Amino acid sequence: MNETFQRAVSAVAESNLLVVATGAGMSKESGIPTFRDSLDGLWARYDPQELATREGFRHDPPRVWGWYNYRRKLISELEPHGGHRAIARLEALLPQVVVVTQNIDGFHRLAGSTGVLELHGNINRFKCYDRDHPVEEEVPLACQDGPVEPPRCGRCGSPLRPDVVWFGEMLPPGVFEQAETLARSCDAMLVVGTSGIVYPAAALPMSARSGGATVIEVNVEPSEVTPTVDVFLQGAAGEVLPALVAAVEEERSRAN
Ligand code: BV8
Repeated sequence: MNETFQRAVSAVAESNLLVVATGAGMSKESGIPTFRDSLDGLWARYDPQELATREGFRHDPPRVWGWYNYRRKLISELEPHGGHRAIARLEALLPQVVVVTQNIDGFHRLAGSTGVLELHGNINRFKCYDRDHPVEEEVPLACQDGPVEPPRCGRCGSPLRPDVVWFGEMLPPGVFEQAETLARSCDAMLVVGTSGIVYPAAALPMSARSGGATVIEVNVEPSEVTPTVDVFLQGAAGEVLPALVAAVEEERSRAN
């Protein structure tokens, strides 16, 4: 086992509080394109800077609702991979594990993680555009692709929207503050599959470092975060995480 990997294993195995901060790269091996994929990536095909905004929705509700419907349909046909399950496994091995994700696919919970903070919301939760009225009933997937007229709020008639955080919107009250407190007080942070471009999520690894944590990044290539981490494990989340968690399990069973 090389020294870099061993350093990561020891930091995770000895942690009392581990924070796992994940981005779109975490779900890439499940088949969900990241925002930076050049070919079929969401960022390339539909500029989220334009569509994932209040202005974008107001300008063309069917186009934005149709984009989320396309993404929801894709996610509904896919599932978490071994990397998600490895992170969930850590909860049985360590005193406290919290996942702080930028992803809206719900895959960490689906894989069995129970301590999950969704910084940017969830694509399968809805509210109305004008008053943020929550939507209790099921919102069926529209079968057609392309623009789709959004359903209306049962209480005020406003168009529905996904309960996600759009660019220019504040994160849900308290969620980022909670994530920031966890980052500052954790012993180790795993940063997985994020380019480290979108704020305030991108500030969390620095918060962890300033709180004295060992920060470990798992990514197929260096990111904006890499210069600030203690350990960079180059590789795919679906390969590196299962190997890392197996080594952590081995180290903890030897220690007990
Ligand atoms: C905010 C939900 C306060 C929706 C998302 C002007 C006005 C207002 C704000 C701003 C502004 N200018 C800048 C800002 C701040 C802005 C921001 O950061 N912009 C960026 C573009 C500079 N942030 C905001 O607006 C935030 N709110 O600041 O509120 C405020 C409010 C008003 C006025 C002032 C301030 C809200 C941001 C949240 C936006 N919503 N998602 C939806 O999904 O539709 S963001 C979305 O994009 C994701 O959630 C994620 O956060 C981001 C994509 O980043 P990543 O997840 O990192 O993915 P990416 O594709 O970039 O990278 C993938 C990585 O994985 C790569 O490194 C790759 O190498 C790696 N990888 C690939 N395969 C694998 C892998 N790694 C491991 N294994 C693999 N197999």
